[in-house]
Amino acid sequence: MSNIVLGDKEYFKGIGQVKFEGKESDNPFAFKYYDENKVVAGKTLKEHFKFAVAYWHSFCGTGGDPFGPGTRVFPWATNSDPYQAAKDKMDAGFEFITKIGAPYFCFHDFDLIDEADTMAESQKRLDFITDYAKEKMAESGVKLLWGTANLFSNEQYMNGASTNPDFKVVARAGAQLKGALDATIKLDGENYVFWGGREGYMSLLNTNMKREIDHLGQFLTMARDYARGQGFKGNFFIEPKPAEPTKHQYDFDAATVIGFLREYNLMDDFKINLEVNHATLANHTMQHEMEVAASAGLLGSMDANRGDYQNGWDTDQFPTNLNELAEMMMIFLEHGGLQGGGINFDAKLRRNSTDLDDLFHAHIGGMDNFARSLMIADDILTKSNYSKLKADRYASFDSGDGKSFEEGKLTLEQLAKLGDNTQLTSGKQEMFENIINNYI
Ligand code: XLS
Ligand code: NI
Ligand code: NI
Repeated sequence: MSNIVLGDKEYFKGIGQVKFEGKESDNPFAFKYYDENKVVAGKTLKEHFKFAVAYWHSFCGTGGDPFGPGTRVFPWATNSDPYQAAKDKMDAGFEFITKIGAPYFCFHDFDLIDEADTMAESQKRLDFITDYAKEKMAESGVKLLWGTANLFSNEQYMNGASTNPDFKVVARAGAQLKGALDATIKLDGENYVFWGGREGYMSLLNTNMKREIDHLGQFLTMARDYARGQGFKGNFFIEPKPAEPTKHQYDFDAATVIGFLREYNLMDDFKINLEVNHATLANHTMQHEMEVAASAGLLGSMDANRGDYQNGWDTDQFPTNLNELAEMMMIFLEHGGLQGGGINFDAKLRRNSTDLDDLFHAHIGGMDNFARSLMIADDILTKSNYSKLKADRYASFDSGDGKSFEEGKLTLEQLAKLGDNTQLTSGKQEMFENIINNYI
């Protein structure tokens, strides 16, 4: 590739390193709350969050929707040579990630470089761009939170990737998976994600669900065995989502994924990557999903975004709701944070946000809102009587017959002997709600 030049161009002109200036600052290009070195609950904010920029939304997505094309003009997307175009995009990407001060990024294989017409050429492109990524990462110190394979865009996957009824497509997905695992390992990725966008069905009439889910279990087992064999020490994450693009996705929500992992003996290697908007699409709150995952020891990572109460799809907006975030961060702190993962902004600008600097405002807001919410949550947990009030509701299980029940030492006959009408005890919901708002 002798005609390829190394990037020395500045794409986000006039915007320097985004710094923490405190909440009195009116500089829109400064953090008001995210001081990466500030210690909260024993760790710096940088360590707590491990913020990551999502390559696909930030550097690939130009804002197209089913009703119209993209609206953003990317100055790095001008070269018709796919190799040079990928390098330009990576220069722009690393310029942004460095200026915003995110320690990590995340990618799908073909976010980095366009997929080609043949698998062999695609793999060659991936080898090329991951060589370049290695240089950019070494030079900037930016690390890879997770990699993944895009096993949903290519039309070959219209009936599923690993759950396709045709083995030839499953094998093709396997070839792509291997390439994405190799790329992730080559770039010292700390984790690897599976989001099964096409692993589900459009109609049960033409679907053998049991067989398809068995195939998914087989596919993930092969991925685990291969990557471990290559020395990969990180976590595998499954990212649940109930639907979209399929009518029903097999990784519906955290509880479904936990059942799946148990069934296919994957509990030791896999954890869960939760996404806020996926939780709400499943008719759960993110707090619910976090509790479910954390209770099973599987709260691995988070895709940060938010939905829209009036829309029933994955709008992937940047997080702004402090109430929701504060409740999420309480669960985060109560369970000791994330296991191996971080906070990846799987969020996109609105179609009518067309300036290059909009990407900065979006991430600054997201990072500030997480930082502020973590501090609110820490205050609630350490300064208010919230934890005690919650624990007190269960005090009757701490000793005596309640404790015996919890320890499995009572028979139903013994329980029945103790049972009679008793006085009502208030759940105090409104008082709990007030505590949250008092600390925001
Ligand atoms: C789509 C998913 C996707 C995954 C990675 O809804 O959120 O972006 O995070 O494949
Ligand atoms: Ni996601
Ligand atoms: Ni999503």
